[in-house]
Amino acid sequence: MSVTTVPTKPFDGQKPGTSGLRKRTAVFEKSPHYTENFIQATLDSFPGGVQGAALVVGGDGRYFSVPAIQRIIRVCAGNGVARLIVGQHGILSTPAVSHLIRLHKTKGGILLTASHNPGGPDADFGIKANLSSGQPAGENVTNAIYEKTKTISEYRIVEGEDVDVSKIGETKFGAMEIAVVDSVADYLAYLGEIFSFPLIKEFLQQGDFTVRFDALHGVTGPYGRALFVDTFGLPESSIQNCVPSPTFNGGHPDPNLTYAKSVVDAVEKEGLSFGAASDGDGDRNMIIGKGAFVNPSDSVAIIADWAEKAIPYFQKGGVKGLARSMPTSGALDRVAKAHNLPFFEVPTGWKFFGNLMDAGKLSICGEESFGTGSDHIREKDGLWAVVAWLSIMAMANKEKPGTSVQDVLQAHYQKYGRNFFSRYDYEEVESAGAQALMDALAQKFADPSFAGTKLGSFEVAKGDEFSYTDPVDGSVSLHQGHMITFTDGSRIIFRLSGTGSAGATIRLYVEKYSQDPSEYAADAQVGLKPLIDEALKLSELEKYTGRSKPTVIT
Ligand code: VG1
Ligand code: CO
Repeated sequence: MSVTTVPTKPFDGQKPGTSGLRKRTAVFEKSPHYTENFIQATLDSFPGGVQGAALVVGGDGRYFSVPAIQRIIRVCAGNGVARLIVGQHGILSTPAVSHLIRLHKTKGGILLTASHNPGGPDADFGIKANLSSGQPAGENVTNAIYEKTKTISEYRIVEGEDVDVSKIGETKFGAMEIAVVDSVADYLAYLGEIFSFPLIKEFLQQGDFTVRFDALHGVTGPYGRALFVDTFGLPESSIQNCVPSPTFNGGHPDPNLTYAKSVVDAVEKEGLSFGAASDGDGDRNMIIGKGAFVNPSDSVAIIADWAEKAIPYFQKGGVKGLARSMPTSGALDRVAKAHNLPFFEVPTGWKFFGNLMDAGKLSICGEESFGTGSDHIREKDGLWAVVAWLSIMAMANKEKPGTSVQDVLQAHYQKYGRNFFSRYDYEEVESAGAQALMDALAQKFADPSFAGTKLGSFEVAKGDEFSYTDPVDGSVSLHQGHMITFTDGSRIIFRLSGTGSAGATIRLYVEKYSQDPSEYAADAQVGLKPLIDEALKLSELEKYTGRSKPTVIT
């Protein structure tokens, strides 16, 4: 088979966001050359090139995944890629891709996912590149990709029949080798090295601590089944929505209190001890207990606090450092201080943690957006977080039988105080209005008299825009969100989302710290109301967006 050069023209807006390029599916599917252009620009931007390289390819199995993989196979062959490792049926969770890249020491990977965004012909699709240590491409690479998409005039393919990705085994496409691999096996074996499966199995088999895992019809269905049913020996009722669907069964595969209500209801109605959910591509997690919602900012803090006690991976290797994204609450900061650990605050998006991990400075990190993970791979990892929590619950119950998720939460607050945290999302508002709101905030912050003013009972310490200098490679990331810090440590943050596919999404984050034990059991929304009201007033959000209510409250 010979290489064909296909003439093409640039498309507007092929700019990767917080986590890859996300657009309506039809844009990828129906615009001729659109997908190939982006893949060509991506391959051109891999540090060191892809000639003779191996790459991992897979995704969350959403609608258009397999046709996209066929296009990727042709462009990869046209660019001299030597070997592709493809998940069976195109299915690999985002953490599993990161793991396979590291396991097989490939040049990187291409992930087909729009994560927690809905899937289907009228919903979203996405493509993302990960590099050789398994981490999402950083801004130097994503900027290079974008620049290439603006001037692209041709791409290279090898023509040929579609490759059957439904059967595990080795095959060839022209000179390129293709290995179709089991989606679950390697990843699950790796989790088995990190955690003590026998210990968790023994704990769950006692039957007092009941669990339900909800894959929301996303990619983690087969992984969840392999873990809960096949490994821990639990009944079918320990999992739900575990058959992956190209449209996520028409749902929104986002594990939060709004979109994962089915598991929240199940835990409450059936009186289960523990519930968990993961997103479309398996990198997010939500943890709940009976009557207890574990805020993701608390979750990473609690995992970090227990790590060396409850998780073999950290018992062996220790914890080198902790990190969180900027909008994530300061609960983790307090654990870092108490354990005397290096601590980092990075911009939103997992790509900012990779360098710190590669440099041996970071072991456990998290984002408020239901992302938790460690340096076992270079992506956030939904099932890892779920098993981390099961390890903690097993250990806590060993120490004191009958310990609930709520008990673990309250014990943490008693020790560290509580960082109340909430996020309001205003999805798909009109872009111009959203930008005007952000600009107006920047203007307010620029006034030197803004510091010292009072918003209700809160006194402003400063208002500024977050920027970050990577301590490892010195790269600078600007414009990462507008933040007001108050003299009591409370914060209000406004950011524009970088993962939407249409319009703009405004995220408002609020945080308040309390050391008053009488408040620890309170509903976060009640305690944060005064701060939220001030944020809405200051930003004139309703005036700029026409929205009187957020789409999602976390
Ligand atoms: C959101 C979250 C961010 C997360 C990103 C990707 O980004 O806020 O914390 O890393 O999604 O998650 P944004 O720019 O929309 O706020 V996922 O599960 O899509 O890979
Ligand atoms: Co995701």
